[in-house]
Amino acid sequence: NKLRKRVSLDQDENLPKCPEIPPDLGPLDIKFAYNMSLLKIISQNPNLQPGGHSRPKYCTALQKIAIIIPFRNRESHLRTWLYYMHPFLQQQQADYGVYVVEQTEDTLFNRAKLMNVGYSVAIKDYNYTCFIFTDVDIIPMDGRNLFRCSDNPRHMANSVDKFNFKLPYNDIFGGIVAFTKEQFIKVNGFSNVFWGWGGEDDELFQRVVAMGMKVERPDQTIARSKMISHKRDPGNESTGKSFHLIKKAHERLHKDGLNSLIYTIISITSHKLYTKITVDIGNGE
Ligand code: UDH
Ligand code: NGS
Repeated sequence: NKLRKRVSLDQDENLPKCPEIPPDLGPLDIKFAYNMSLLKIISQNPNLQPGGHSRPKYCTALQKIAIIIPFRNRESHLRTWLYYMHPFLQQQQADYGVYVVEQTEDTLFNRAKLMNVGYSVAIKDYNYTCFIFTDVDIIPMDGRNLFRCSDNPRHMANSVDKFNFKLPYNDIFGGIVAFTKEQFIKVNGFSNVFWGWGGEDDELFQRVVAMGMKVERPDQTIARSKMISHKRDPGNESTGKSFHLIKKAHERLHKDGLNSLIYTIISITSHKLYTKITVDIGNGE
């Protein structure tokens, strides 16, 4: 159903603006112990609109947020993400939609290109102002970690349990990043040429710097997050080509990214909890 309707949520224009800091946010108890059922998650989120959209009832949100998740063969991680993140985002009074971008071919995974596809589809859906690109396996442990955009691109996975809640290196830009529409266009999105594991996030960091922006990060205590531990996925091996590509980021960014993105949509489906974009992004040859 490529002709699926765009998001149309009726909005009362007379509602007051939502507060900068939503009320009643604090630490969350995150456990990955049980297998979540989709039906249970659906019944726990009665206010969602088809395609995994929601907006606050009694105020107008300050940003319109598209959440983009690169995906292949991680169903149980996705259920966990949906279970925790829908209530998290609604508690933050977010006006948001969730886009799961699935690579259809079983050739090498390309996380960055899937992010670009997610952006390109979401931007046609609704007047989103903020794009949060997140892995499916990281869950914030505190509601005060606002999933929002800022004056500069933000790195939000700066305090992950796997790294002992510290940055493993200064320029790390993996896991979760947030860009306004303008910021993402300015860097021409992600590179499309990172096939297999590693480096696409470091390359995006270099794009941000090359375009004269800084990376912002939330407070490391509030940003504490849990990662679901897992083995390296088959089809996501490292090719060892990343370092060479990262060095040339400032040159390539003008010709490799949103302005050179080629893909074939297989389907766009509105599920109750998310919009699933299945896409053929080629195989890098
Ligand atoms: N992803 C998929 N399917 C895949 C590969 C990646 O959905 O087959 C997505 C998913 O959203 C994931 C993200 O891409 O969270 C990043 O994937 P990754 O494998 O690069 O990320 P992560 O850092 O794992 O989670 C790296 C390998 C860890 C091996 C550790 C062994 N102890
Ligand atoms: C670096 C990778 C990044 C990755 C980071 C953390 O080495 O893409 O490790 O990875 N850079 C290159 O490969 C050039 S993690 O430990 O989370 O799997 O994000």
